[in-house]
Amino acid sequence: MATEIQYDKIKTIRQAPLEEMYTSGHRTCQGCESALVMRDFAKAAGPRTVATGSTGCMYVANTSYMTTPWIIPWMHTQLGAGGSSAVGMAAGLRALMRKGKIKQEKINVISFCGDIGGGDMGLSGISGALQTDLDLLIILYDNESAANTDIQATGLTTYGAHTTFTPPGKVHRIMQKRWKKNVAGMLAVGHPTCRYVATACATFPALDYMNKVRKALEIGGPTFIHTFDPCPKGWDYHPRYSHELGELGVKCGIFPLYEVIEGEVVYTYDCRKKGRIPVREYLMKQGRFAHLVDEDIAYIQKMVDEMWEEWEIPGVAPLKGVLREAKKQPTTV
Ligand SMILES: Cc1ncc(C[n+]2csc(CCOP(=O)(O)OP(=O)(O)O)c2C)c(N)n1
Ligand code: SF4
Ligand SMILES: [Mg+2]
Repeated sequence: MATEIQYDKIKTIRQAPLEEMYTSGHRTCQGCESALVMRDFAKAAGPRTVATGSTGCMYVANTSYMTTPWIIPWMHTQLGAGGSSAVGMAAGLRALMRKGKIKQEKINVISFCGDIGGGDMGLSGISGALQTDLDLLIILYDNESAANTDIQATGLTTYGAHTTFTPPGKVHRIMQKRWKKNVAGMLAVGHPTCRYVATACATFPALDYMNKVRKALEIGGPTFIHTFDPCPKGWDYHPRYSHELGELGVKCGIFPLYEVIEGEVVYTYDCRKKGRIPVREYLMKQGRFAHLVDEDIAYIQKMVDEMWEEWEIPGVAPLKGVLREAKKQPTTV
């Protein structure tokens, strides 16, 4: 039985805090879901929160020309330093409280990083942070590209996507040949000190992401959330479809939603029970996949089918079972 966590759950939209901790004053694109990931974590966490964020759209577009949307204290950190800056902040607050320099109280430490910042460059720092006993939450906001520097492919970009590093051409239609790195799964499986790992989408299911933030903060200790963020500029679609694309991505199973608490996996949207829509419905709404032909879509569908039907723990661990007993080696005299 999954452990029941007691926390201040937002049950209906009317219960969501009205107070904004991330407000106007930013210059993210219209329909930017990563901006919603910022707004909602700050809203869910409330005013006794400090944030640190690594370089990327959520730094540059949020703080251009002496403007800022942050109401809570926020600090910029280097591109790969999401984990280490969270450790520094949490350890610093703990030391100040221990020495009586500030009063003892719960102050949330939240660090956010993009898919290059956290999923590629800063992965070792996050791994280190998840091996501490500090209260910190790391949010990896994943728009599947280095968006801020003009949409380069990252280790988390979907197979086949057109990015400025992977333009389709006459010789090679598919330039992005890597399958998406499974960051949340690898962190959950490899970090026994990490108290909570979740994946989320800011808009689907409604309120789910904010509640996962609250749950992580309530559990305390090092925690990690990986969000799935449609990006109108990088994914090439009209900004009005951001919500729809997030929902389609979850419903086709390409981005599984789950939580891992004390070694137990709970699916937020269980594709095994609810069924999956074809990945084509998600892919073909985005310009970055316009060059794909039927065989490419069939390949992506096959990989997603395999994840849900053959992995021991779908979405989390790509293991397909236990090895057969090794054959006895002939002994040589
Ligand atoms: C060490 C280092 N290398 C390269 C850069 C240039 N740079 C700034 S933002 C960025 C892309 C970050 O991508 P991601 O972490 O996915 O965040 P996003 O821009 O997508 O929000 C890069 C490569 C940098 N700031 N620091
Ligand atoms: S490029 Fe994408 S992630 Fe960056 S501000 Fe625009 S919509 Fe948001
Ligand atoms: Mg990115």
